[in-house]
Amino acid sequence: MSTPATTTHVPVVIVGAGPSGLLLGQLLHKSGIENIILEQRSPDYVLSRIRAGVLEQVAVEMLEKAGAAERMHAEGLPHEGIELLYFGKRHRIDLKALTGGKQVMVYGQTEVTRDLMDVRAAAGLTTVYEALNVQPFDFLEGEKPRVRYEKDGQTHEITCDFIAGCDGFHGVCRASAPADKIKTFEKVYPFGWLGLLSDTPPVSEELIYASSERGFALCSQRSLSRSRYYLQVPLTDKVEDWSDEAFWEELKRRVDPETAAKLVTGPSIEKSIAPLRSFVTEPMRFGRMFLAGDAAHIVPPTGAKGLNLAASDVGYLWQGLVDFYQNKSEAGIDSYSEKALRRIWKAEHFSWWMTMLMHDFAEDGGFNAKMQEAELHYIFTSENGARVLAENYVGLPM
Ligand code: RFL
Ligand code: PHB
Repeated sequence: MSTPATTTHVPVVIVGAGPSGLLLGQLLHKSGIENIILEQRSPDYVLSRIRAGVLEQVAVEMLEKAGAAERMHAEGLPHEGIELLYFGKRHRIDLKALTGGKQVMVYGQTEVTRDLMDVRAAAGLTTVYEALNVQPFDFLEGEKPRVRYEKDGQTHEITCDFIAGCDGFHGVCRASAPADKIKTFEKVYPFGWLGLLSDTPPVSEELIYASSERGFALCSQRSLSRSRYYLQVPLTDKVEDWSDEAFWEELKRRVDPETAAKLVTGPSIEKSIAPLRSFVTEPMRFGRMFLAGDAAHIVPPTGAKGLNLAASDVGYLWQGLVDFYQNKSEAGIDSYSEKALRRIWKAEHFSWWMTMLMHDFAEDGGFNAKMQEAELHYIFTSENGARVLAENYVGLPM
């Protein structure tokens, strides 16, 4: 292996500048724990990924603690309810009334990421963008962790106390864990979501989750003038197959006539297809390397939980590292994996349940459709049934 051009020491090396990595970096900085972030892409590329739109209270509080909540509070849209559309009729789930006053915040992941990038830059903290071939080494028990990367054709090495793998589903950290120490659980769904972003006013004040015989649709939003819509599509579909016109026509067919009539259409700003997957890694700690966010788990987006789980993982990891550095205790880092996984599995269950409840599984001969009918009837007629959905949707306590 080539000799590194530079060798430095930083207590915590964070791999990945998505929401997990940026949030962890900021929280650690606030607690006086120095860190560096290594990101393989450019800032513009990171900001161009259109993803989550719904934040739980837990995520909102974490952004507040990171000092990155000002614009979210000014521009984000608090939502007190969602609507489920079934057999052409909309049913409101009153999140606030059913959960004793809780609500969610509609604020795009792009904006969260931008705010976190801004506070990091303002604090003068280092993020190395376009860091290539990032590789963690020697992180198992009894070893001294190091991370190597290449930048502008030179190899650099950082020695550290801990590595935080915040590098998403395709990252290098999980892939570097020893095969005999890692267990994964996975379910892949037989469809994807085609998403479209447009500068058009949202069709409805609240999000509409629509189950229809033509498949699932979601009417979401980013602001009062920007909408985000999704359609369930076969995995074989390609974005190029879907013109904007075809998208709008199909969406109109999947919602009720009143919603279809109100829909304002316009050119797409972004259009992409995401496969739906449930995935969990156990454990989330390998000696002195921790995994957080999508690096450790994936949920289908139906429950709006991915970014929120990333925030709670980071919350537990931050507490563990603060415990280590400030209180000289390993209790927090020792319990990180177990604590995080307990919350993750509940969100995995909710996301799987919402996915099974709202999508078309025509190929199963109609059994799932009957289960959906029974479950949705229960939710629409029993306050307890609706409360189970509401309590999970707004997010379980940490
Ligand atoms: P990210 O965002 O994937 O960031 C990981 C970062 O690591 C970098 N990276 C590397 N850097 C260095 N070296 C390497 N070898 C590297 N490999 C990767 C990547 O470039 C990237 O910058 O993971 P993170 O930070 O854990 O954040 C997770 C969230 O992005 C994700 O859970 C959510 O977007 C999921 N999600 C939703 N979550 C919600 O809470 N509410 C929602 O409403 C919601 N809607 C969604 C979603 C995800 C979607 N897609 C496309 C999967 C809607 C969709 C359509
Ligand atoms: C989004 O706005 O992107 C969004 C909202 C709710 C979901 C999934 C995605 O459940």
